[in-house]
Amino acid sequence: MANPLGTRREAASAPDAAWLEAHWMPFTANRQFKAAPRLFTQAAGAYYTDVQGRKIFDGLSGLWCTGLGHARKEIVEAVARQIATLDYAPAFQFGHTLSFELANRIVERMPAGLDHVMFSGGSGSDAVDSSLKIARAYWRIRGQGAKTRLIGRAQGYHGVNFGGVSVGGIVGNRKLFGQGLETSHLADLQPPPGSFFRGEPSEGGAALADSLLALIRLYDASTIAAVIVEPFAGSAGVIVPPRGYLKRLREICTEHDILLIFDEVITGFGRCGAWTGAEAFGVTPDLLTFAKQSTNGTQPLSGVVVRKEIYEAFLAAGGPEYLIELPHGYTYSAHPVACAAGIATFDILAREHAPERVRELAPHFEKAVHGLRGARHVSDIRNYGLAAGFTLQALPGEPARRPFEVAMAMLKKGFYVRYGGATIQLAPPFISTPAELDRLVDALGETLNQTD
Ligand code: PXG
Repeated sequence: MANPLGTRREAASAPDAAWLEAHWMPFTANRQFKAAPRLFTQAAGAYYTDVQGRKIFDGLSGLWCTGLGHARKEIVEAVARQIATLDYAPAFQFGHTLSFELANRIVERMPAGLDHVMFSGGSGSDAVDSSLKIARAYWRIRGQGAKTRLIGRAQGYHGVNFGGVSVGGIVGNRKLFGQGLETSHLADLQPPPGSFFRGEPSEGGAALADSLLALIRLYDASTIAAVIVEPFAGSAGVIVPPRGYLKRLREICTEHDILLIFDEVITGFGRCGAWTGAEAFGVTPDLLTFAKQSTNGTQPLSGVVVRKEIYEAFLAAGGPEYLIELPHGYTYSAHPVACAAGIATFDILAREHAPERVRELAPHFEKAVHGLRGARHVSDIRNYGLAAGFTLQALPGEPARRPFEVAMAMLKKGFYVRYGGATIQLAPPFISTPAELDRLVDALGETLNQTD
């Protein structure tokens, strides 16, 4: 079927419904979308342009990945240059210099102790499954092969591969897919409606983390490989752990020889107002996953950063030197074009002091979003760094309807926001001005009050 939008640059009329059929869109209400498509044609800075030529503010930084804004010249040029120079190099047994340069840049920004990077296929889901496999394999090579159980948290999101779905805790993402891995889940950290916590809730963290002790009593630490959590839960609607929670998880894991994994696919590289969530919350895990912001969303790049002891354990157990120590990797692990984008992204993150900028904007953003307490339908608001989640009171039997309607009305006003479950989520670009943040939040307040 011919493209009814014509060439990319031509202004478009509404695309034909039949032409939209061939692409089965991911995590999308395909019937609704194809009846009323929302298509972007260009992006620059903090704004998209849609097929009607309207400017739309990017209130979620793409999907939490384009904090530095779109079409950054340095990244565009680095990618173009790299494709022309070395478009691909084999990921296994041979390499290229960019992955080593980028690994060093990443390690420089990690908390002390996290110093070896295993790149994954490009998605956060790959990074998560890589981390879970490394954790199990680590205990196996250490002679503790019974340590296989993986512990996640209710409401956690760790991507869509079988490992990530198994440790994940969002029921809608799990229930269709049958038996997963051997997992257990810590209780979720969703505050009761009406809590309106600003940043970290101040109390109860250690007691909540102690629920890990109950799982250890039930299964015994000798069967548990790792605990995986997001420093704050992104997809579930920006759910921030109470003070002391992550620190206590760290203590328990250390005490019981269980690896602690932070899934930093959303929290890594600026969003928290620090280079990592680990830094922001002052707790260092044994493994840390990253993706999204590592190339400012321009190229798929992801990976796991591990402690030296883990890397060295594999090398020590590797047998003769010419043998592979860990049989794991992807054709596109550390793709050279993605690495070029990553290096350019790290240059900009550092030069523009992006984490500091987020930290400076965060109090303004916090004040603005909590100004919507009392707006129609809002039962809770949570925030951390440049991220905020709003829970809306549900229409009877239809918790997801109101957020959908609000997001559609926001789009009409020129703002892209995320809707999922009973929540609306905001994660504006780090380059946003205070006035842009105000306009985004004001538009949301107005929309909520206009929604039935
Ligand atoms: N871990 C975490 C913590 C994530 O947030 C993934 C893993 C998986 O990444 P990939 O690249 O495989 O999608 C994620 C992804 C949203 C939203 O708005 C969140 C994600 C992806 C798309 C939308 O809630 N998180």
